[in-house]
Amino acid sequence: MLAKVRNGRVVELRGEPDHYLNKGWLCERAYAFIEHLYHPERLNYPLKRVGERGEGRWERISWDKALDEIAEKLREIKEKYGAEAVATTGGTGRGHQETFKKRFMNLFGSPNTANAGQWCAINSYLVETAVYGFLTRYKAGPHPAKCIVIWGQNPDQSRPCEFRRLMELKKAGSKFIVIDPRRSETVEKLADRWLQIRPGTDAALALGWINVIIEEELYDRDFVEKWCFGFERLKERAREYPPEKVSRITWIPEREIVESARMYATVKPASIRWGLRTDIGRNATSNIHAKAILRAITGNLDVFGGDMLYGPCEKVNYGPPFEYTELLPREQRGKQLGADRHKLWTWPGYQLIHDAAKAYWYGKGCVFSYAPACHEPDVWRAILTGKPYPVKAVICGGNNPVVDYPNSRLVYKALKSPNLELFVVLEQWMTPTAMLADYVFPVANWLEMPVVHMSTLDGLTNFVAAGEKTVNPLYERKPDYYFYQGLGLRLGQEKYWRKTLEEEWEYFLKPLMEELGVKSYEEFARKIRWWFPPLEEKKYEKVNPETGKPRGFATPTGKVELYSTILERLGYDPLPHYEEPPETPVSSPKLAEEYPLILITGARFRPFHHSEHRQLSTLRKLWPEPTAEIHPDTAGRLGIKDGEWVVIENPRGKIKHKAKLTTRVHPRMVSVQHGWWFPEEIPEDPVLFRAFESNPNVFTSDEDEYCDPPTGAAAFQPYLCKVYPARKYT
Ligand SMILES: Nc1nc2c(c(=O)[nH]1)N[C@H]1C(S)=C(S)[C@@H](COP(=O)(O)OP(=O)(O)OC[C@H]3O[C@@H](n4cnc5c(=O)[nH]c(N)nc54)[C@H](O)[C@@H]3O)O[C@H]1N2
Ligand SMILES: Nc1nc2c(c(=O)[nH]1)N[C@H]1C(S)=C(S)[C@@H](COP(=O)(O)OP(=O)(O)OC[C@H]3O[C@@H](n4cnc5c(=O)[nH]c(N)nc54)[C@H](O)[C@@H]3O)O[C@H]1N2
Ligand SMILES: [Mo]
Repeated sequence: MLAKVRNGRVVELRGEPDHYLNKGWLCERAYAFIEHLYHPERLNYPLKRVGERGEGRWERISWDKALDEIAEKLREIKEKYGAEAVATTGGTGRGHQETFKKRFMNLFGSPNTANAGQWCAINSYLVETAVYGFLTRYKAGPHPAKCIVIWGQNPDQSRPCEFRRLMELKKAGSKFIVIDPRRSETVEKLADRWLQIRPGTDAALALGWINVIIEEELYDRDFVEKWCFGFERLKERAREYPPEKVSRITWIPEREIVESARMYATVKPASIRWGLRTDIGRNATSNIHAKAILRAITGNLDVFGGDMLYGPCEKVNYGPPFEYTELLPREQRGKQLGADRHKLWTWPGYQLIHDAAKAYWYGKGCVFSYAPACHEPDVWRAILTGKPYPVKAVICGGNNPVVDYPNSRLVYKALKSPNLELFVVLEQWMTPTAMLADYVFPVANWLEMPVVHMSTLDGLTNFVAAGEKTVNPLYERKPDYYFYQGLGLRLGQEKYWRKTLEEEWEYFLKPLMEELGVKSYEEFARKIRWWFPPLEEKKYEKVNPETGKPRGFATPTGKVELYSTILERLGYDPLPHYEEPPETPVSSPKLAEEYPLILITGARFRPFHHSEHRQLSTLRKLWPEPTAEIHPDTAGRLGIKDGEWVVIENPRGKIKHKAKLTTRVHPRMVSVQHGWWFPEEIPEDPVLFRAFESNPNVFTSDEDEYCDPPTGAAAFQPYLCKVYPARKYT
């Protein structure tokens, strides 16, 4: 993005015409950032609570005084209960904070960093790294994909810049398979084949594809023989998923399963994209693992136009050394909440994956700040029950857990609990979560700070991008960095923090700056702006000069582990399998009598990003109210009219949305939005901006039974529900 500044004010935002991805195009949310910067409701000063939690009585306090008081309290809690009694929460990694939050916590000695990565992309990162040594992403190189599988993703709404590139591929003749229970915009605009899957059954479909590809010998024999581990055992497992059985599970006609499997296996090169919906719920690890296997056995792994294994960026100082991961004492790692049950997401799994990947990737290994982390639902239980030990302080940075974490009522209850001695929120706005805080810190937005962005998630690669600070932070806002640094300096971490965020970025970018002959961060941000490492395919074939052998893959066996020795060592199924999720018409037929519809929550919609920006009128007028998609036949049967308020009810709770009658959804399905709260409403507890009225996380579950065992990923679908007009709301 380009920003124009006149007399110290940002007056215009534009897309960067030379940019490799957006080529000058921006979505409506990007343009709204001027409004975001100067909005009268932005938080401008640190606040300290004076009344009860949630009462909304605050006094202004300085950054220094607030940091002094918080540091003192954290020291006291650490002495009395141990460092593990302090936990942090995080969301979709807004800005730079996850890295510095992790550094602070490692040095403080607590393993209890919770974050949204547990049900969003980081599972893919961990499972794929366990299976073939890193995460994969589509990269065209000289040969664009001829076939692209979009699986549980709707990039038309969730990644509009990338979607524009996908449309170009479509025009150039690439074929698209879209797997989605809804006839999404992506289905309408791109799909050559649409598989309308029953929510939550993706692992069965993936195993069905593997079955067809093996039985019909459509796999890449050469690659499998040379580079894969455990093919015979996979073959046996895949036999359990013949197309007719998979059809019964997924509701996809048998012929479509077989034909789409053939298409993916034979139209080359082919790519399977990352999509949120296969990263969550009971089968998350199996979904990801099965997709990884498909890439490998069809010879689409690490080839141009397929899914490239790109590895960490060699030229920046980031990851574990930047975050001092090794300094978290072993004894503390062992105390991580959830490490006893969800071993892949926590230290035990991370350690195995990191050890296997480290030497291979120039000493870097697992670089992502989100993992290892604690099992998020355990934080709230530890606050409320003191088990397995008490959690006494929570620092929430860049997320809104009262709205967007699963089981949000439990989150609320824990945050209100007198057992919790300290709750700090770093925010740009007063939110339902921030309303419950003891201290709220006003955080700058990206226009007010120097930005370095490294994305391993958004379909790009190990690239680096940097932007200058556009204007100085307004009022007393600061970048998140100064909160963690400020605490660190007060708690004996002086050795590990630099003076400014710019200095941190200079260290971060040092190897690259040296290579490019750039002297300062500002110069990098102005002249270089973004940098891609050279692209190389089939890295596994390259001979390692030290051993004289091909490099292979960064796994314990050096091969693609179709049969995962890491999952096996952790005590999980080493091969993918399908398990019926706990709340479906199949697993809970009795419940389905009262709650007959299948519910999915949170399918993305423009212009909103999660619970953000309901305050921005330019965006709010594009989508003023929460909307539930219901099939017209179903609505007719239930006496529901288009545009009227309806109640969506589940055994755990009920919410209100406006009905949108559409054939986009299956007659047996309802789709509701997430992230809704109403900044124009009463802030004080118990209203909390009506945070529980239209928020589907009042009925998403975070109980172990609903979570994926290896990763602990909770589910945002599928659930059972009933729907009725709101006039019958009691
Ligand atoms: N039911 C249901 N729930 C879901 C989902 C779903 O599909 N269905 N999706 C889930 C997924 S995938 C995710 S990733 C999570 C996302 O959940 P969260 O990441 O918690 O997203 P938000 O609720 O938008 O909260 C982000 C907060 O960070 C603030 N913020 C923005 N930028 C900054 C910054 O630079 N610094 C700081 N300190 N704060 C900042 C914003 O004002 C906002 O209040 O939601 C999950 N929740
Ligand atoms: N506008 C907007 N864009 C966003 C975000 C946002 O909040 N708003 N959030 C960002 C974040 S953090 C994330 S994680 C991504 C997520 O974005 P995506 O990966 O695109 O995921 P969703 O839009 O949540 O769901 C995609 C599709 O999956 C379908 N689906 C639902 N259940 C299932 C299922 O069981 N199986 C399959 N195969 N499909 C299913 C839905 O119908 C939907 O059309 O979006 C990012 N981009
Ligand atoms: Mo996400």
